[in-house]
Amino acid sequence: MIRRLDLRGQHLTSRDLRAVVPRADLDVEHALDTVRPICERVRTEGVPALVEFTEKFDGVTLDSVRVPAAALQKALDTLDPAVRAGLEESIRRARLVHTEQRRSDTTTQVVAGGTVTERWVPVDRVGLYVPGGRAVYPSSVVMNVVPAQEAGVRGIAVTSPAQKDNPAGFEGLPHPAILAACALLGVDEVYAIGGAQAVAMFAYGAKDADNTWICEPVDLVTGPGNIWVTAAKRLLRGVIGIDAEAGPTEIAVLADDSADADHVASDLISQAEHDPLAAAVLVTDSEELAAAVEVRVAARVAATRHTERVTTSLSGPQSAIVLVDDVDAGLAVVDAYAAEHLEIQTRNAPEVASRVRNAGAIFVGPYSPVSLGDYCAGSNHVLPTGGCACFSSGLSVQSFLRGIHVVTYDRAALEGVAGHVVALANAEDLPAHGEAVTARFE
Ligand code: HSO
Ligand code: ZN
Repeated sequence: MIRRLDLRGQHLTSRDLRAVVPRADLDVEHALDTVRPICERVRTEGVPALVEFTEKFDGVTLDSVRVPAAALQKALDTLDPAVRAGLEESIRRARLVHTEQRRSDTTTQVVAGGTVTERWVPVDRVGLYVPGGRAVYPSSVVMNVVPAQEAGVRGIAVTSPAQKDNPAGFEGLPHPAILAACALLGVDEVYAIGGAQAVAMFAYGAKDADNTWICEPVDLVTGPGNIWVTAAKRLLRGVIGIDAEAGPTEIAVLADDSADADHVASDLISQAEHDPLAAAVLVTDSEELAAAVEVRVAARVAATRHTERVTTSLSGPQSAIVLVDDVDAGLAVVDAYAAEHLEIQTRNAPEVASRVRNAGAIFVGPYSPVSLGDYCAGSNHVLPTGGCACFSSGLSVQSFLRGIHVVTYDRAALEGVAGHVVALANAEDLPAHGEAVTARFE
């Protein structure tokens, strides 16, 4: 089911490795052509366009684009107590971790009488996208909202697609578990819009026929979504800030012969379960482990709930068992792959993990599976995919902050550096820059 890629004895450089690691190519550019007119119609027409697209793409006739407060409360009141307890624990742990991410302002005394302060200021208003297609993700409400709240963002809006098959009493709304998660977190601005049109709604805002704002524009949109959401984020970046372009979920496992084959198999399947395009990659120096994982994958895939989706994911070109000479060679492969989630299931796992350079999140040792991080580790599960972990990080308090430099020099401090400013300004043929300094001492 899952192909093998044998890199043993090849001594590839990291550049070469980047070209050979399994990777699906996601054609976001192509999707841009589809989402452009959708975003344009939301910009010019507002709410009527949102209603029309929701009917067309989600098959739902909306009573209201915004979820009424009573529906949020009802969703919380009727939430399964076990799910409520799980969400509460997830929120509690995420808060513990994200509170610690808050940065304090720093002031540097550059010279006597001259300081630069870096002031961290939260974004005013954010739009958080919570997917609701193949699966619904109340856990993603937690992972988006908690860092935004901990950063001190005042305006937090959540959107998630209206569901066709909602239980009675929740018609025309996002999934009730998502509404309940919003209610638990104290978020009362929730919309029943999904897809590219949701990103456009956040970017441009949306007014109804009476010209009143139903949703005001936001400064930043975060959260994962399908290819249409990703394309809209790419298109509207600049109008709004975005966190990252999220692609299908990925798991890489670096394992040696000490790993438990059944645990590795279950972890690979856990992420393959998200999407037929999800990627599952095992990197190992043990042929015995590879063979044992193949056996356990086959057994588990046959018995799991989403057999077809998992089979497509595992047998796709984006998934593989990569055989390497040793753990060091495996580290080079996982660095080249830059997985969204990387598990280290080797001897001395913490030491091996400390040498990883590229990953969205690292799960260390036999008792830290990715699905723990998906829900209840305290870490964030909105993470860079598609190799973007080489240059970006997962969602955090930092994603919602801007660092503003505050420059305060007195007369003597400015006079002391005036000559340097003038010389540099003249070198750039911008003499008025220098004159703005010297004018103060004439
Ligand atoms: N593994 C997904 C997050 C998730 N899993 C939500 C279950 N629910 C992307 O990190
Ligand atoms: Zn997951």
